[in-house]
Amino acid sequence: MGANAPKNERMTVPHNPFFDPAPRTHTEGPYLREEVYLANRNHGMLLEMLRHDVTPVGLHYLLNHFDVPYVPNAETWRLEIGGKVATPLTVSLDEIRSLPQKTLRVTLECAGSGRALLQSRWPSMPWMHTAVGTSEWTGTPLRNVLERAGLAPDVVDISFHGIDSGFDRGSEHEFGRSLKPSMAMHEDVLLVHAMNGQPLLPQHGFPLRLIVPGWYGMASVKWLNRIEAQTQPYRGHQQVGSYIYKASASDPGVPVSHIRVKSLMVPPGIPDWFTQERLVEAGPVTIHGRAWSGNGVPVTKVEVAVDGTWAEASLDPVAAKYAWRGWQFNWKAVRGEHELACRATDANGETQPIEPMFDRGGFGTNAVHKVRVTVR
Ligand SMILES: Nc1nc2c(c(=O)[nH]1)N[C@H]1C(S)=C(S)[C@@H](COP(=O)(O)O)O[C@H]1N2
Ligand SMILES: [Mo]
Repeated sequence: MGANAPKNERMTVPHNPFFDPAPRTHTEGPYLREEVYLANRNHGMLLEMLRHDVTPVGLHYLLNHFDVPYVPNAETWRLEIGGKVATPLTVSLDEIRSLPQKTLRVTLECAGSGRALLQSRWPSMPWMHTAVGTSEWTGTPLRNVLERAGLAPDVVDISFHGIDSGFDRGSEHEFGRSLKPSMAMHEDVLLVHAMNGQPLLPQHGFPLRLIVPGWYGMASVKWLNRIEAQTQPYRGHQQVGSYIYKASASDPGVPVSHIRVKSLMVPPGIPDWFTQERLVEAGPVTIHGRAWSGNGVPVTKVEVAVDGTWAEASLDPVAAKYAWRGWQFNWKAVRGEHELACRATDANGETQPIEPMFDRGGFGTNAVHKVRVTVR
């Protein structure tokens, strides 16, 4: 081995990701091979599937940091509830199913959705706009088991742990996240065993996951097998080493939590295979889309711009507190090349920026969705 080995062989890579991790730096231009590999393991939702109120299982976006664990059946699965509780518990799936059940329609979105739109981007999963989906999630409110365990009064954080583990920037960890007790006790935070009425698929957390409605997806821990009541703030890698909004490396940052207001459209017409640009016939065209915001805040307005001129779209009724809202816009397409864009505003008056705002990790990018269209 030696002098003639190609530059990218493992032997000649100066950094070993487990013991001597290379610091990642922002990048521009073509995707790195690592980003392409991540984009092949994870996937977004096909934009044309925005027509569905509820995303068919399998078309929901997917984001896994590590390997999908092999869980052959649900019968032997146990959820441990420990830490500072009156009664530590071990709960089976049957017990969770025998507690009061609740089904919520929830739009889930990855905090990294839109990262690839940034001019200088953090090398990670290179999402365009599509890390989003809406499902009917069934399970029992988490507080039903927390109340049974009895949280001690000095608990400040409740951590949730999946069985998947790996490394990130030299730090070995299982995927874990935490919530403050007040959030964990919220009636809509669920221990979920079913997605659209079927048991969870392996990649979506079979047999048990958390769903935190209104928050970006990182809070909704999959393959959940342990809950710990903590008397100190939880410092797991996914809690404090990632998912922080930061303007610069020295910025202490703000933890990522609720979903920011956003809208997407079904690209009209038919695509060019390679560029995915659109061809539309001249005449009336109805553009369909969805809009959503976080924390159960309703969307109050959607606008569509044709070549930069904004006009209001019509909104469907609110379908469910945490689910996206449908909208339509009638466009009289005239021959030529056009740029369509859509923008939502929520009840708090929050709206989407026209251009993406820089964030170090590429989190919370909610810039307007733009689609190039040729009309013939
Ligand atoms: N155990 C575990 N839970 C996890 C993750 C993970 O990698 N491991 N990814 C999180 C992230 S970042 C997101 S966006 C959602 C994605 O959920 P989905 O793949 O079911 O769409 O799961 C979250 N829960
Ligand atoms: Mo995510």
